[in-house]
Amino acid sequence: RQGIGLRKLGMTPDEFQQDLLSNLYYRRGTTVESASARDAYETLSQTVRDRLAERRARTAAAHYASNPRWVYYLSAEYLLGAQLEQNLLYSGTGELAAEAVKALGFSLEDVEDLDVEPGLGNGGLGRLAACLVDSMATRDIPAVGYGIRYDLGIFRQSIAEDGQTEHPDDWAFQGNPWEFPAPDDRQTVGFYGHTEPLPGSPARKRWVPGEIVLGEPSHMLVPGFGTETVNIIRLWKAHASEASFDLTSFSAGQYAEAVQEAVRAENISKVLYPDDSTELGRELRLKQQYFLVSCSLRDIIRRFRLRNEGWDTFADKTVIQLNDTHPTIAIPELMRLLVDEYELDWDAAWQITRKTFAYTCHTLLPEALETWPVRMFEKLLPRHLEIVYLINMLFLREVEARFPGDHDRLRRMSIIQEEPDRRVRMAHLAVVGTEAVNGVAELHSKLLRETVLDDFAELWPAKFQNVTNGVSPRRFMRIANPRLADLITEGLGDDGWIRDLDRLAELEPLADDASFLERWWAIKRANKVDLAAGDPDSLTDVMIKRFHEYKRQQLKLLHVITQYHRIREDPGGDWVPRTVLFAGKAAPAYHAAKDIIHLIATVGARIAADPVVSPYLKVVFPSNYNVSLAERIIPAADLSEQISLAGKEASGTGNMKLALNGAVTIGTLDGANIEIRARVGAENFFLFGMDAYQAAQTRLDGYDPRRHYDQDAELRAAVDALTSGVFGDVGHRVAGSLLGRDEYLTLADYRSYIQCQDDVEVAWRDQARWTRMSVLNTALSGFFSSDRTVADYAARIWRVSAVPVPRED
Ligand code: 26V
Repeated sequence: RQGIGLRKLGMTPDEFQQDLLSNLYYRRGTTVESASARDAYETLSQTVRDRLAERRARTAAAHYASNPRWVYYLSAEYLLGAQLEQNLLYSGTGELAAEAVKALGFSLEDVEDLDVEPGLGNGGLGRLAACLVDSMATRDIPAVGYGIRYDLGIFRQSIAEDGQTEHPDDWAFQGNPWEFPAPDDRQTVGFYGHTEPLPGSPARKRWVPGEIVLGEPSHMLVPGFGTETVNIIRLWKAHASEASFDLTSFSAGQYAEAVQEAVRAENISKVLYPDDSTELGRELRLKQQYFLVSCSLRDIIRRFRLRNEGWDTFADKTVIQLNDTHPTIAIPELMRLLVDEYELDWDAAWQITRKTFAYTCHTLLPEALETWPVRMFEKLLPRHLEIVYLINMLFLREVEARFPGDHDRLRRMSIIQEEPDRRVRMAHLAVVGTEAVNGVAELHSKLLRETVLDDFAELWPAKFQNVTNGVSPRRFMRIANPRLADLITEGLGDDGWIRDLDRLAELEPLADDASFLERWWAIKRANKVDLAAGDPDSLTDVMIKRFHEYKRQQLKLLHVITQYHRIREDPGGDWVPRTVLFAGKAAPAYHAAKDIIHLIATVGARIAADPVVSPYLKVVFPSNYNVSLAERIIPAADLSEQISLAGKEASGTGNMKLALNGAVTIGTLDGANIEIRARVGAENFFLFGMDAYQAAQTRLDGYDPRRHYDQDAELRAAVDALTSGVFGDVGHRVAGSLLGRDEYLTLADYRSYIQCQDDVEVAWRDQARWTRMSVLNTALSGFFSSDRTVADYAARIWRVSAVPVPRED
């Protein structure tokens, strides 16, 4: 194949226009005269994609030539956000595109409005995966992200006075121009069935699955910013095998029966589970997890074997990062492939497996730690259960050797829970089968070692690490907040900060420059005008995140009601006007969280209808919080609410996005809030509430929410308002939960929170002081770039180095 090569795609306006027209005529099959906005969108996307595909080809060649160590990121979720604007930025074609679509009679905004974000995740964990793949490409790390191509992403939410309603998110209904199908790389996945002994080797078994499903991959491009690298994420879609069509039924005219089995197979990638707070234990979810793992591992091994290297180099060439426990069946699956299929002996396979995997834990909530009923696991994955038992037996032998006779320790650490029912503890499997385990913020990593995983940290202290989360400065600053990005670039003299976020610290002196502060303030105001959520001169107070009781949206609501009461009592008072913005989804089955949404909507409507209060207080709840909406809200925020009960939020990443965009945080000492405060300075952060140890102690002492209710008149008035009848049953339910168990100690932190909000208002009244705080939040938050997070993973966990991709000559 010598003597042929790709013609370089043109980057002049004329060349770009010609390529777009050729896509319009030859791929889209239409003409300039009849082109619709959708035609323009599709052809522009193709034209931009082609420019990245050319870089992708060069990346693949550079990777092949250097035979590097690879990072494989396994995640059940990716919240990538809209692709067009990102890819215009990363390919440097924004201006060419604007001109080219203008010639067709459309604006770039018209066209961007048609770009649908793939909502293939729930919240923080899925968005983190997207930020990390962005930063891996930006740092030239050879990496592939593996995931599931759900037909239906996270549900679309509508909000009315009666709360949240869910609608299906058929995100690819109109097609997805960003995706490359790769049917040749399809994989075959087995489920159910039984195992049979293999003569001659006791460790090996033959698994005879009872059901076969195909996994069809497609990939999306993941360009790096300011570099040539374009990595990919590979997403698997379930496809029925031909064998699952029942020809006998078909011939008998029973058409529905004939496809029943095939429909069941394809249901595996039909829908993302929208619950990120409790383990439901649904078999279909376990099937999804194994489907992802089986397809991805076979693909990883296929890529490894292209080189004909021996298995002894596999763990040197491969690191597989498990994004939480969702892909943890990869550990017994790799053992099964190595032992049963490639005939390695158990010990050699176990050495390879342990060295290959690393595990990131994203929670501290016991109810979010996955466990699977042994019976279900056994039925669906009979061979894997045998392997898990063997792993567990050998592991418990290790524990017994270190702590002889400590039976309670064996029971606590076992991968199999015995009481009250027999379950496979996925977090234990993940710790046992990996080389490194990390939490996602300093406090979280510490609490993992001291509480949930304390026995494991005692056994293997060196395994436990921290890698504090980060966010992409491209998406959450440059794309979301172009006005601020331009001012920063002007202030710093160049735009190198977008790849080197520590350089934001050079803004620090400008925090004392009155004219810079004026411009900073004006940009925040302009962003508020664009968002159009409320009066742009009011304090824009935002709480944007999934709804969960531990995150305490209910505490924010008590503050709103208290403010309402204060204004009603003194309508002539000198009140600080506030716009309180909530956004976020609740899991459809999480009734307590849905009640809180419902109540916020009800209270908000009541305030809007009150002519005395509404000039000073407005509650808004835009529906369907997703990455695109976050990109509009974050640049307009003055105050960032990070008010979870200390010890519950593993890290938070919205807190970082908001601080980087100059919102000042009001928060507890939880998750990454602690690190934000340490960096921006205590004087630029509004701290309140108990710390994690005080919260634990409060519980031990026998917490009684009634005591706070009885002793605090304003709190009593706020809670009584909920039961006064004007807010209906939902008010009673929420009040009942606060006065009953108040599991997340909302009432205990109420007074401290209210006082802190009063301090916020004092600071806000001094515009220069507030703006200075805002600038310093941005200037001192450079640490929270996901580029730094990826550098930490690369150095401490992956031990990989960059492979630069040469520019074309
Ligand atoms: C958990 C579960 C539990 C079983 C049912 C299905 C399911 C699906 C997703 C999850 C993930 C919950 C964990 C999560 O999203 N953690 C968040 O991770 C962020 C990134 O590290 C972090 O910033 C947030 O604090 C943490 O809550």
